[in-house]
Amino acid sequence: MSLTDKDKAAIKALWGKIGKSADAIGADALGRMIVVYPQTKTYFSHWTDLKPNSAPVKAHGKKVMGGVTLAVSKIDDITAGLLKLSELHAFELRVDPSNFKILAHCIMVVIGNTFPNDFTPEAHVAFDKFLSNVALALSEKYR
Ligand code: HNI
Repeated sequence: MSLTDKDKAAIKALWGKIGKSADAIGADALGRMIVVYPQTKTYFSHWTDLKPNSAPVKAHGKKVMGGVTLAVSKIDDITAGLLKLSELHAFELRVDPSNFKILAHCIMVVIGNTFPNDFTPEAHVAFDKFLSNVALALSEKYR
């Protein structure tokens, strides 16, 4: 599902308001993902502490949101923008791509929870579409 100009404008507007909190959003989303979907923990078994708000969860939340920020900046061609990250997840990390949707869902929950006023229905629908496109772009190299 490609993003319309209206979607892109809504995504950029939302990110303009919440992007500076990306690290905290990422930490919360990742902490929720490992609690609510414990099967995702298998990828992080090398971490010393897998509990929400632990140092590795926070550090990794920050990295993941760096990828989301990159996708916002490459919104006109997310597939090309995330190609290197897709290669990493497909060939080195071997993350099952179904997990991208799970994390996307957790990110949405956190944004809605943390920024209820900015997360209007219009922002919600546009950001949902955007994260679907991010998941699809990360899955590119699996095909
Ligand atoms: Ni993901 C590393 C971005 C979803 C498992 N991941 C990264 C890095 C970025 C990143 C950026 C750091 C790359 C580097 O060091 O060069 N990951 C993203 C994005 C999403 C995502 C944008 C989706 C929105 N990753 C997931 C999911 C899983 C996942 C859903 C597993 C459930 N990622 C990993 C693992 C690493 C990783 C594992 C390596 C981390 C480490 O500490 O070894």
